[in-house]
Amino acid sequence: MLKLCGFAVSNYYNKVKLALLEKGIEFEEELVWADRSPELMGKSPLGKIPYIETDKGPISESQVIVEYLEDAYPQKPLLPSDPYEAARVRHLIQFMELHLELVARELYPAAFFGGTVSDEIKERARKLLTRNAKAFASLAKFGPYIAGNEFTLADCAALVHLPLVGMSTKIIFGEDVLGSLPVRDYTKMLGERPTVQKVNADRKANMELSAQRKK
Ligand SMILES: N[C@@H](CCC(=O)N[C@@H](CS)C(=O)NCC(=O)O)C(=O)O
Repeated sequence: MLKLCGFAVSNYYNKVKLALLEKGIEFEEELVWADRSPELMGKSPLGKIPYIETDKGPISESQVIVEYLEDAYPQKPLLPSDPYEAARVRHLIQFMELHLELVARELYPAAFFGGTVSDEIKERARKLLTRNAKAFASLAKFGPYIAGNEFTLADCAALVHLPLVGMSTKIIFGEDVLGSLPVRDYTKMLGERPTVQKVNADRKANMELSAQRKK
């Protein structure tokens, strides 16, 4: 059976997990911490999670994984059949990951993990995020889903990334760079889905486990 490996605090792990649940694919989970162990590096070359185990071998990088799932399990698609519409969904995902999440990630050590981040990094992130959030506002539909009126892979990404971008910027800058967007209503609406409830409950449990592990 297909195996999802990693830990449930990770936004990228939960992006893949939500796609698996929404598509109704049978899978099991294996708890793997990002500990740079030789075993992990053998499955995921940068030692990053998530990765999946298939009967042909491992696959890492969340976007590659969800695209694989679309190809291998086409029964319940999470990409539109129209190529242009599918490109629009992929664009939203790439935009959120490259221009919002990866930029905001620089702030996470200070925002969430009790670490520090230099003023120079903060300033650079603030400038980029201000510009990128404006551009994102022109792309995101919230209609009610992020790409329009259908739940797609872009929602699997938006649900896990947007709240972190909002929270980290609110904590570090005192202002949520996505504050003008209806992210809260959107996550609340998605929170009514049983699949999202499972992802959230498992994330909470894994947060507690992760905190105990650090003691
Ligand atoms: N581009 C990767 C990002 C995955 C990622 O950054 N995972 C984090 C956990 S949220 C990780 O494994 N970090 C450990 C490390 O970088 O060593 C993906 O889409 O899967």
